[in-house]
Amino acid sequence: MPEPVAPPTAAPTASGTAPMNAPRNANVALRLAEAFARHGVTVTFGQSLPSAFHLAAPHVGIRQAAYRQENAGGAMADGYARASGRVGVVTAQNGPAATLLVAPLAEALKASIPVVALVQEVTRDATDRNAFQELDHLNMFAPVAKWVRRIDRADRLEDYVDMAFVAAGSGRPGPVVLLVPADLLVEAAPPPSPRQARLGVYPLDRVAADPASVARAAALLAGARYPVVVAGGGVHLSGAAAELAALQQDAHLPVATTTMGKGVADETHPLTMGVVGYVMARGARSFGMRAMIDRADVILLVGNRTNQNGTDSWKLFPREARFIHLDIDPMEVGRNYEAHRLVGDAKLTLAALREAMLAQDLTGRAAARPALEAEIAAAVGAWRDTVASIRARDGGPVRPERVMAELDRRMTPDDIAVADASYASIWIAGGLTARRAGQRFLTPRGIAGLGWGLPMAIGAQLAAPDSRVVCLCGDGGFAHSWAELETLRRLGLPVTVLVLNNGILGYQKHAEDASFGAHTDAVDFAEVDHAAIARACGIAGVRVERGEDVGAALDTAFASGAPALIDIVTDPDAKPPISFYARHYPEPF
Ligand SMILES: Cc1ncc(C[n+]2csc(CCOP(=O)(O)OP(=O)(O)O)c2C)c(N)n1
Ligand SMILES: [Mg+2]
Repeated sequence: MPEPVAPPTAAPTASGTAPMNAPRNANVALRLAEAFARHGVTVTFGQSLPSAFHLAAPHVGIRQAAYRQENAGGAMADGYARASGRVGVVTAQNGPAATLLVAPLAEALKASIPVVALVQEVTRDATDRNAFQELDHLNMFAPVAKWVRRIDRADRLEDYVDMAFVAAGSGRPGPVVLLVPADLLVEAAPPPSPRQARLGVYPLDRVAADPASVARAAALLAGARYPVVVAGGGVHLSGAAAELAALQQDAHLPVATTTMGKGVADETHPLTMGVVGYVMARGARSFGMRAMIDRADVILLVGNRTNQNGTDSWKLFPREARFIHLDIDPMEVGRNYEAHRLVGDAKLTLAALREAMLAQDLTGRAAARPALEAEIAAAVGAWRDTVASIRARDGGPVRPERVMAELDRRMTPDDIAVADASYASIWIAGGLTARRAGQRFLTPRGIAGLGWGLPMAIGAQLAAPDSRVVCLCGDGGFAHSWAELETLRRLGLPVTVLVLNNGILGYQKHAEDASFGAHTDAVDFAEVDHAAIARACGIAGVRVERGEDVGAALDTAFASGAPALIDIVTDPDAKPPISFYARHYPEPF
């Protein structure tokens, strides 16, 4: 269908058509790019639009990492933000491109990830006239963003850009949307702004909880017989892993995490329990630690939104337990468990809580420590025995547990593991070891959408060029983002992609079988050669069909310093230790 308007590089202005020329004739787009640069933005995830912005941006040191599809572009900005501690930026055209940002912004909203989405609007003179690809973006983005505004005046540009970065990175971080009419961008530039603040980092403002409340929490914890800490992804967002580690160590507290919180505690520390929640059936590292939670009398929740998976459908914690809940978002504190309230930044407040704990009598805690460490060590030892034969299984089809064992053996504390939704998130949560407090394991647990893995890994690798990034995807989820293999190659990022090719929508099939005793005919795929897809994009691709070949394939990929894909033919009956499955499938799964 012919397009009824001029192509975007010659965006019509309110007064007619005027091809933009960003660098020579300073325009609003250049001022916009300057404002982004002031906030420390050096890369945006885009696909040319808004063209005036992307043509101007390189002149102020901002490069465009071009995505193939907007869903993925949003996930790249999300992965970049998670791995960098900076606000991620994604850009898109109005209309169909903008609609495709809804899903990644929804993930960022639920996972509290700061992202600025810069979205082009139709020209102001065409608004509400059924302009080509015109949509009500303000209403479309409202439920998936913290803040949405359209910039209508050049002289307010920097006010709005600064508000956008403040909204994204302050309080509970999240995605925001800035809508910019195409014609505004090519207007003559307003005078440079006197604004100088750099607002592109998060958390932007750190505020500690009320000291009196902290002191009361310390007394509660010190007086508890069986305290447990359950830390969520908010601890990563706050950069509070070191403060949590100090509290754990000095107050002798056992620390568990949610899936999004994985890595906030060092899992080689004798008081770290690992990931708890809906993945605690036999075969899980934390299976033998259920008693520690069952008997808990005081539970400290930190950066933890007490969601369904993190609480095993709100059945995990004992009814009689008392809760202390620390979060930056007052609405999360006490949402599901009435709690002693600590509203504030995790880093500052955990440091204050440790100080307050040191003022308490901790002899009881110190005395309890050896038994706690022994209990955790015994549970981990029992887990190793349970899964030893699966994690070492040769032949094919390959067990995902073998893949995790081979990968874990090669992981260093600075490596970043990224997973797609579905089983991949659970395999990395349970099968890899966090080797330092603060190590990153990125999982799309906001809305757990398929297809986030590869683009989040691309964003993470751009954010952390010196870290090794490994991406684990199921074959169903990977199909949502095959196209970005070309992006991976074009950007020259040495991400290693592992596809667990079980030929099915595994979680879907197994959950349907467990719930209904039957599954629909959507769950089985025709055979796909993912290694060939990679090679078609110029990426080294190999297929692995036997457990004993996984390690060598990983070594080759890691040594290459280039993007690589390993298509691993995995056992379609392999299931991670989801508690819900325990009643339906023989354990371990
Ligand atoms: C965008 C999206 N569509 C559908 C789902 C529902 N869903 C959850 S897990 C799953 C199966 C995924 O299969 P695959 O990626 O192959 O991983 P496996 O479970 O087989 O390891 C589906 C369809 C989802 N989470 N996100
Ligand atoms: Mg699959």
